[in-house]
Amino acid sequence: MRAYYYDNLPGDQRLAHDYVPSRPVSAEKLTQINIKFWQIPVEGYEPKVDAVAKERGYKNRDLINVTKEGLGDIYEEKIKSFFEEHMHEDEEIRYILSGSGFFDVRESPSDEWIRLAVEPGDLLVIPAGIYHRFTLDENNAIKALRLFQDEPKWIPYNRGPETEVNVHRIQYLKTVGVGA
Ligand code: KMT
Ligand code: NI
Repeated sequence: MRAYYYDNLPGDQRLAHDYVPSRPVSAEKLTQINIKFWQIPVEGYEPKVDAVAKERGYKNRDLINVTKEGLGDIYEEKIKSFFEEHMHEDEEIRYILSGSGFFDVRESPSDEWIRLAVEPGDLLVIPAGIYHRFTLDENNAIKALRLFQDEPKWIPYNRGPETEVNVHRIQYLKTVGVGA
């Protein structure tokens, strides 16, 4: 998984949007904003992903195939909503099985976007309360396991006045040492 600051230039969301020269983001920085990630080779991944899931209490999972064929009628709508800046009240956990894509996460307090270029074998935990979004890249395909602690509870709350006072948002900011 490569991590770098998003350049904020207008243009296709599926392009890399890497500054020239690139501004890489260190693993320490990701830890600071409470992004967790592991690399587990896809070949023979099951027992290893199971172990992480057990250790962290992820009891359920399903498979998402983000392609035109995989999503059918709701493809355009989904692509759009994945890329709206939002937060959840639970962790968003993804293990990439094939394809690639970009998760953008907001650094606080700078409010800069950090782009995470994910590839097969990446297991990523996006904490509750962090603002983020997702897009396919130019390969237009990603297949991922979605893991969750209990029932799927991944309502996206788009960023706005209400999310600013959401308890999970406030708790997140406390965890990363921002705000009260
Ligand atoms: C999400 O919640 O943004 C997604 O599930 C995106 C696809 S998972 C690679
Ligand atoms: Ni999300």
